[in-house]
Amino acid sequence: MTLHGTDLRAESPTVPALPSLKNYVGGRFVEGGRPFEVRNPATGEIHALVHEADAAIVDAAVAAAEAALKGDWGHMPLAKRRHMLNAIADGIEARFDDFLEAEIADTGKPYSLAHHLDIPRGAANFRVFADVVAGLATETFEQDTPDGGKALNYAVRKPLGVVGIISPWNLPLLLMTWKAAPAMACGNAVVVKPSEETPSTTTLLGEVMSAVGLPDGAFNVVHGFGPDSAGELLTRHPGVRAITFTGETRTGKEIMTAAAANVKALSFELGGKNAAIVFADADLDAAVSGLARAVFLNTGQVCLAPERIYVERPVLDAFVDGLKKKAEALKPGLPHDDSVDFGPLISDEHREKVLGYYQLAVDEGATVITGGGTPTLEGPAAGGYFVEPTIWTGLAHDSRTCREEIFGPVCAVIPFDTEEEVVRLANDSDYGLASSVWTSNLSRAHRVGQAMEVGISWVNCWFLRDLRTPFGGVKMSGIGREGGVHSIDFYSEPSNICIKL
Ligand code: NAD
Ligand code: 6OD
Repeated sequence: MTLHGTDLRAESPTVPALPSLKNYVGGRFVEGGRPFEVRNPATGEIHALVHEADAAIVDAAVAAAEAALKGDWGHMPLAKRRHMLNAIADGIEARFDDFLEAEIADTGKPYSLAHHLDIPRGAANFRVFADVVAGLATETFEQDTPDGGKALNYAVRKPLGVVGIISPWNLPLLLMTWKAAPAMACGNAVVVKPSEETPSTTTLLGEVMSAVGLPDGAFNVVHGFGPDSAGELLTRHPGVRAITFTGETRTGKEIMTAAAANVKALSFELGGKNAAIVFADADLDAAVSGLARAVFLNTGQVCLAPERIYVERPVLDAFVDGLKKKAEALKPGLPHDDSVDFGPLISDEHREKVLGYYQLAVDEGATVITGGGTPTLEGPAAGGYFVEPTIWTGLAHDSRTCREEIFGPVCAVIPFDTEEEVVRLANDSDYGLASSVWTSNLSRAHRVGQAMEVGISWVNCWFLRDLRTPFGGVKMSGIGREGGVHSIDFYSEPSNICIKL
């Protein structure tokens, strides 16, 4: 793997060389203030050092983005911009293994997962939005005027300007490019602040941008943390016209407050406490397999993962037995071990949080069906941030464990007796991101699927994505929709032209 930058530890002959990740501003990699460390969660070892962006670097990134909008990037014809987006996708694919290793080092996730999901979606996001932005319709209205004449109105889409992108650590390249690609497709210039836990693939994308000849300043990266660091500097910056954010609901509230000063446009993809529903008429094997994947994929660190599973009473025991077998078959360990299909949590801090919920569930009266602790691993993985996949029964629907987002490989299984009851229970949440309903009754599939108070309601599946569909949450799970033309609606503004004929 090659990552741009110098070795910050090169002066010490006793300390092994580490890649250092710089900020990418105006097409150049620039150093920042005091470097911070990034650990590989599978081993707990430091694998990179990162240059934190200070206010001067964030200012320079915004200025570079503004200059790009006035320069080559802002004047680039749509066909060439679309060609550029496809070239970026080609560039990611050409360095597939570098992206793969960078993502694995930051997240510790199994090789196969990053290989099949994270990196291909990073490239696909650019291809899809290169297509979506082609041939968009605009509105026209002919109107009668008071003097008996006519006027013609038509709207043109314009970019917002400089867009700040603040992204999380769970699917780093996937979720960052899910916003960068449509923002750039609409002609905006972007300043990205990746999670401090997972800065590597975003930095690498800077190298791809240079390699494909993207005009300087159209894509910028600033590294750092949230409060009092690059994240907050970006949200408060008067030159940034919009913030698109994926992360915790609590952080979304802070960003909303900071962004209010300049009335920035906001798009928020936030937390969830998603429900799955298994009716007795469902294909039970499919429901067990589908929901085992939903609960444990990426060690449960997927915003769409169900942490509450409501099961109709006649199939409760069979479902719990099946899910338990799936959980106990998962093998934790190092990413490059082919037999491993279960990675670590992102950090020691996050593991403490998840283990805190493991204890809380017991305090709230849970029966632990499986898991509830940390696995014993040997070798380098012994230093990793692993927890056991965990299933609970016996928790009350209104317990804290069943109301708060845990973001780990866990679920509470709760019985129900009627459709009306389960719809009420599933919707009784502060959040409303996604749901997954399992039934073989076609009418019920539509009825219950539509009754879910969420942005994305899956039936007999989970995390099946068509990137043209609206994506986002209701209630505390987010503001706005992205995906297909919905992304275009956020990342561009219609401007009406009225011509008196
Ligand atoms: P987080 O909110 O802690 O951090 C996300 C990003 O925000 C990071 O880059 C962080 O540095 C930055 N940040 C933190 N405080 C900030 C501040 N005050 N101002 C500006 N930036 C700030 O989230 P996380 O822990 O990285 O990710 C996990 C969370 O993300 C979970 O809650 C999960 O549900 C949510 N998530 C939601 C979706 C979705 O599509 N709805 C997708 C993925 C993750
Ligand atoms: O698939 C996507 O586009 C998307 N936004 C997924 C979100 C996953 C949350 O962790």
